[in-house]
Amino acid sequence: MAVNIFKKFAEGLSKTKNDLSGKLDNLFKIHSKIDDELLDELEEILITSDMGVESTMEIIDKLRKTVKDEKLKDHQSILSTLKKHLKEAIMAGESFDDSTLQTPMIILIVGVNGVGKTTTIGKLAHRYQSMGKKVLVAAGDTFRAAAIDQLQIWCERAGVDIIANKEGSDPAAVIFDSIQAAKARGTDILICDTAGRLHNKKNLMNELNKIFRVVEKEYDEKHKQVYLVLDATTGQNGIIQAKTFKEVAKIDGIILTKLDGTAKGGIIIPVQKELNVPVKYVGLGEKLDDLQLFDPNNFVDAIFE
Ligand SMILES: Nc1nc2c(ncn2[C@@H]2O[C@H](COP(=O)(O)OP(=O)(O)O)[C@@H](O)[C@H]2O)c(=O)[nH]1
Ligand SMILES: [Mg+2]
Repeated sequence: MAVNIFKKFAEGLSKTKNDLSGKLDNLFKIHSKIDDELLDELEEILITSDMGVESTMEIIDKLRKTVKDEKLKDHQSILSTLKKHLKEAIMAGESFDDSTLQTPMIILIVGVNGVGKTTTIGKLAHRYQSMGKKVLVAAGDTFRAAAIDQLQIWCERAGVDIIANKEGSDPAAVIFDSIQAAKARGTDILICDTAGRLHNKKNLMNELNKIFRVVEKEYDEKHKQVYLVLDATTGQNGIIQAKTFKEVAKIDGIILTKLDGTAKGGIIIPVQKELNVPVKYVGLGEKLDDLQLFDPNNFVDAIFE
């Protein structure tokens, strides 16, 4: 199992890994000595993989100190120390294990259009179902008929039930109906899709608040999670989106999708650090089982394999 999960990370992050290892090989070829110049260039490499200026500077400062204190002399020990510091930097958040999720649980999936919400719901439904949970999905994105159809297809794939109404119907009403159905059926986990139209903050706030009010009547804090989906390929832009969502809702976790589609997987570090919200899951491809619990060890090992 553990080997399998690492393999998923390694495959999903291969673009980032290839990019980094090419640059590191080059760096170590040019700078055989461990000196300030090498560390400066290493800093630049990490920044270009989207690890964020602030985070990278902290990590490199730490590395510089370790190089001095422990008199590191070779490339291999630089690399292993860097990995250690990176893991520590990411570990700062608590580790998350969804096998202990409180049930009944409602999970609201929010995020702008195209980031991968619907796809992620299919993957999450499959994941929880495989863990033996009874799952129900709510088609809360009612703005386009295609969105409902797409969710329906994912639910068929995952083998879970879906509650949907027609295009244009009130999202909060769909969520209300889904909650009633979940209670009647003894559902463990109800996962709700939402529309991601981010025309303006006020609009978003109104729509989400209507849904939150319905949810809050039935579920307390312990039985409710709001996950924000961010597309890793959008880099810094994703962080800006997240800040807007944070202003209108309490976000419990981030799901970072499409890591397989970018060479800049380092974005996960500023995402956690700047938003101060833990990354709970990562999307590593388009198949049902391409969603993994975020694991800092696997992540760092996979990008510096
Ligand atoms: N490569 C890759 N593509 C993804 C991933 N997650 C979602 N996608 C793709 O992103 C596109 C938008 O996804 P969708 O779920 O419709 O986004 P939504 O508008 O937020 O609901 C689709 O083509 C998905 O197949 C992922 O982890 N990796
Ligand atoms: Mg969608």
